[in-house]
Amino acid sequence: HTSDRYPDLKRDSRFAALTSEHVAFFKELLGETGVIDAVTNAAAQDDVEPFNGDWMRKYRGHGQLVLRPGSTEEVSKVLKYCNDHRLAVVPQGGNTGLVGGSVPVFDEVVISMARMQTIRSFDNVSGTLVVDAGVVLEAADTYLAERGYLFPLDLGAKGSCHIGGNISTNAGGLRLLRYGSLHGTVLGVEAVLPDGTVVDDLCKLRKNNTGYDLKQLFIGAEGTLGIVTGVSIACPQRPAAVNVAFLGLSSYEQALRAFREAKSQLSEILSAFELMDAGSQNIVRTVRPDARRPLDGEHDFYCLIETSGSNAEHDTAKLEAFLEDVMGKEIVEDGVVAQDETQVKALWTWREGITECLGHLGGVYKYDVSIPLPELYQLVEDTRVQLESKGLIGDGDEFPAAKVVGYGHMGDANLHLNIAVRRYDEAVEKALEPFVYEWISKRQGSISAEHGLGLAKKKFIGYSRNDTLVGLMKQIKNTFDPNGIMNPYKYI
Ligand code: FAD
Ligand code: 2HG
Ligand code: ZN
Repeated sequence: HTSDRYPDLKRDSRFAALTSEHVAFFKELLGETGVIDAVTNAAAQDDVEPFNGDWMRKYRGHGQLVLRPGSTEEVSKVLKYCNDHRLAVVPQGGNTGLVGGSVPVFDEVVISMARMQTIRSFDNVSGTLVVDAGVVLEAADTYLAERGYLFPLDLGAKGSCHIGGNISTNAGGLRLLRYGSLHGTVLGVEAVLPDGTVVDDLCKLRKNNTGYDLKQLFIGAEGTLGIVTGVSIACPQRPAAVNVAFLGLSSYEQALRAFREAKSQLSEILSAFELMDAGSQNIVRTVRPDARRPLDGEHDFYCLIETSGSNAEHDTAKLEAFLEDVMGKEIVEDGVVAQDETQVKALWTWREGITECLGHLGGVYKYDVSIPLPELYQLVEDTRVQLESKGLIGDGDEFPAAKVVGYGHMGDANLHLNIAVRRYDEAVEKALEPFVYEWISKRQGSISAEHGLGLAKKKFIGYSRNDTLVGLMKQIKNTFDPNGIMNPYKYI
């Protein structure tokens, strides 16, 4: 049958429908606590529903069975059974993904990694951490903090997302500028293929050039090749001093100049450079009226700069000198430096809180894109004009779209274009797609910088990857998953 929500998609008839016999096998294997079963017990559908809907409440599937394996061996037995019986599956971590990749489309079996939460080992000389895939990012970072180390990835969803989910989306986050991408920091991956084979590449070495680096394929695979069950990762020393400055600027051009100055003046201690436009900050103000604003005046753009170093006095002096310099040169209109850890956290909430606050208007169309820096913000302005020209955006309830805002990881040339809408509307979607993707493709940008493709961008991979590359991806997919049971209907 065709999905009611996604009329272009049809359930793949190669996949079997779940039966009580399948469920009995899983209960025998995982025990009652390892299975949430609405196949044989309709009353359990309410318990399954949270696994069917995504964080944005935009995508919803029709899954009836959630499996919660507690070990790599159980994942292996579950997948082998699913593969032998042609049962399609969707791996799920913290379910915070923003492209609809972590929930079923039809009746795929959800394999939740939430029970695999063991920190397996930590070497306090090299900083190598080995964890189960289901460890929550914040829990890993807290564990590391107690030992003087830091997880080299940080993002707004840290309280819920799993490290396995971070690896599977190749999440970028707030400090990629400093600590680099997971493709560099991940040292090893343990994963299970659909036929049950355990791929043990849980290397703990920084250097290992022995043949193809196959673990890289799982980083960003979005659950289409196998299930990541374990990860080893190189963690840096936790910086003794973290400082944050919040700047108000009059234009995007001035933000570019400020970034240039930050790189040259703060160089080795610069750990984040984030951009926010006035629209994104106004939304946070509206949703959180009691939060103390970092700056009193109104500015068209704001930047958050973070430094991380080993000497608080030195770093503070550097950041304050930087602020004085850019204000003297009239690059920055106003700025403030956090005076203590509470203020550091408070300033970050004005950046990290945008995603959650945006959702309060109704719905959001999200475009997570990379664009060469000189033109990065132009996309926001051109998108606004595009919606205005079609009469789809305005202040009254009669307009489906309310706001077009842009913010993101300017230090990595990664823009988050968000269109907050009062309701999801086909006319808005048609005005945005493929408009946004064509705009990016013309500038050799990427249509997916850090969130992945999932279901949201399934049709648009061709705007950033040519036919040869997509062809090779399909061959890899067929080698790992010849029956196509891993996260079907999504990007490949
Ligand atoms: P899920 O959402 O559960 O899954 C994501 C994908 O990975 C799905 O395709 C799923 O099938 C697959 N998957 C999950 N676990 C496994 C596994 N063990 N093996 C195989 N496949 C698996 N992203 C950024 O890059 N940078 C940010 O700054 C950022 N900030 C965010 C802020 C907020 C408030 C939110 C809600 C999201 C943000 N994200 C960000 C999106 C980001 O993709 C996720 O937060 C995170 O990486 C996903 O982890 P998860 O455990 O929730 O994965
Ligand atoms: C961020 O950087 C996340 O805050 C989410 O990647 C971006 O909501 C978004 O578009
Ligand atoms: Zn981001």
